[in-house]
Amino acid sequence: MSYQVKEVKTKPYDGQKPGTSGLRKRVKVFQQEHYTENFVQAIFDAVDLNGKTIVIGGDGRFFSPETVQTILKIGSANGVAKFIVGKDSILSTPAASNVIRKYKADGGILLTASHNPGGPNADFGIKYNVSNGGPAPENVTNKIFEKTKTISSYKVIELAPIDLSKKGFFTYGPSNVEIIDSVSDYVQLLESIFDFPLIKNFLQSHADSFKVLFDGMHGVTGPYGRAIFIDALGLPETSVQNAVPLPDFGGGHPDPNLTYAHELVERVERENIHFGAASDGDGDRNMIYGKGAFVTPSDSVAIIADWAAEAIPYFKKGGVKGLARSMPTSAQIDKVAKKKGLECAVVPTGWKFFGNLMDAGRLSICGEESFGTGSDHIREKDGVWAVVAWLNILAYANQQSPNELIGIKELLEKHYAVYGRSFFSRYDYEEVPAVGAQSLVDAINVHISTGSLASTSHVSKSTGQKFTVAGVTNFDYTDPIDGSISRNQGQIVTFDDGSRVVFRLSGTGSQGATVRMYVERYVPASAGPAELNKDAQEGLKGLIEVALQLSNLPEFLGREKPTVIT
Ligand code: VG1
Ligand code: CO
Repeated sequence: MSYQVKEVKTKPYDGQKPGTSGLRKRVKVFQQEHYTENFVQAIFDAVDLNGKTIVIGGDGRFFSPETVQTILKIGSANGVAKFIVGKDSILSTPAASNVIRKYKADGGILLTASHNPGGPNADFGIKYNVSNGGPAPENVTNKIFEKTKTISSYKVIELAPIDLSKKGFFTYGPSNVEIIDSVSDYVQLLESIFDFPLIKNFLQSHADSFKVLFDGMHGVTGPYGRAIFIDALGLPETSVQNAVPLPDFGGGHPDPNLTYAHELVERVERENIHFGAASDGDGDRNMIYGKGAFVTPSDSVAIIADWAAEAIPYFKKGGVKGLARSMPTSAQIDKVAKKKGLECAVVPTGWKFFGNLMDAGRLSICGEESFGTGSDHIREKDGVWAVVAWLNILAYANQQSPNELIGIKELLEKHYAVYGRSFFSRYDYEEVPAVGAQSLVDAINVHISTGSLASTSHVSKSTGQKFTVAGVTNFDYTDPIDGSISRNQGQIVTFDDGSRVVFRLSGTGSQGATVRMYVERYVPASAGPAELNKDAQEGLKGLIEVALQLSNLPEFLGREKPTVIT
């Protein structure tokens, strides 16, 4: 049977450049005539998917169901042989990565703007992933962007929409469509990685002394969390909250940090919960928070790397091949790598930069300071994986030391006592005027080219600490596998005591500019517990003051205070 392929005339839209993780804009922007169609067609123009299989999933945010139908229309007209679609258009980002790999698909289109708010007046996003299950590398996203600039028409086959709420096999014109359960493949994957019996046993024998609370933040992970924490690990119903995915995330900001996950933080403190965790809209981020103990993502990945080969079956069997972090992430994991004799790569911000190292068998565990932690089990960061990794490690640590209860706080303190501690914090200045942000970047570039900051000393008024600048550089990266070069990935000011401050423009915002300032100060184990176990903001106070002073950030951005501190 032949189907009529219709060619629809269109004109290019400006600014369809994928950022750190896909194209993210306001829903209203995507709803403009031909806007979404243009970008989808540009994907098919940039990547030949004729006769191929692609996965479609996402976090279920507002405008997702419509966009799935758009992809079916345009994809079938461009020759896609098979679409594998998550039921109700839902597949968390890590689950989609797994489905692409497991079903040997050729790529995937993920409908998400991750931790950005959703709803008719908030954000939508489209991201293309390649056949290894990871985000498309820059050469692919650049090609898609080039196609959006010259597009003059797109192809469609117009048929009745597919009912996304029914699992099974269907056809859409010449293409096959399989609608799959969103959760089960992912649960099987985690069961093959972690020691579920050990965790279950620990949780059951400590039902009163070790309470758990998982917060889905009305993002995509609710059903995944339920299947794992309640069905598989036997925790009570009360151990998950906000577990129903909503198209607008209940009006909240589905970003698991101390600011936006305050509901979790408050309950953990009020109800003496030992283990709290949350994940973001699309399920690739995580926060670990126990009573009185917040785990920075930089520490989290270091601790997982430290225990993995001993405690987690996947790594016990396959070994830990290498570690990595994004550049702004603290060097805590570097200390673990050094002790274990492992390579620790430092890549630009964005998960796509880890993929090549994983495919080459050089990387097992990695993380970003932005609440992203993961491993080579898939090619995306994985929020629920990180939460279960922590439970697995805690269950194991307690099995090893049956006479004390090791919680999050104890595990952190033990870690600092061995490796010392890199105090770390990030200041975000969201939606500032783009001109101010650019002036800040330009001013630091002047310091880089003239060396005008080098060797200057800066004293913090409140703590009296003195910081002397060792150097200022721009971070450029050459991929060790394919040799591709990514320039200007952040400006780094280092001090002669090893502290550093990084300035970087966000690539995921949908409006104005967002400036991030990352601060890090290392304290060796010999400093002793009083120094090591301080509150992070206290440990960093002097450095933060100096960073703001020497960069003139508040003047450039017209902001006294950051929007979010993590
Ligand atoms: C931010 C984070 C980065 C992360 C990216 C996508 O990017 O800093 O580490 O990889 O979001 O995360 P940027 O360019 O805004 O700093 V997700 O959970 O939004 O897919
Ligand atoms: Co995300």
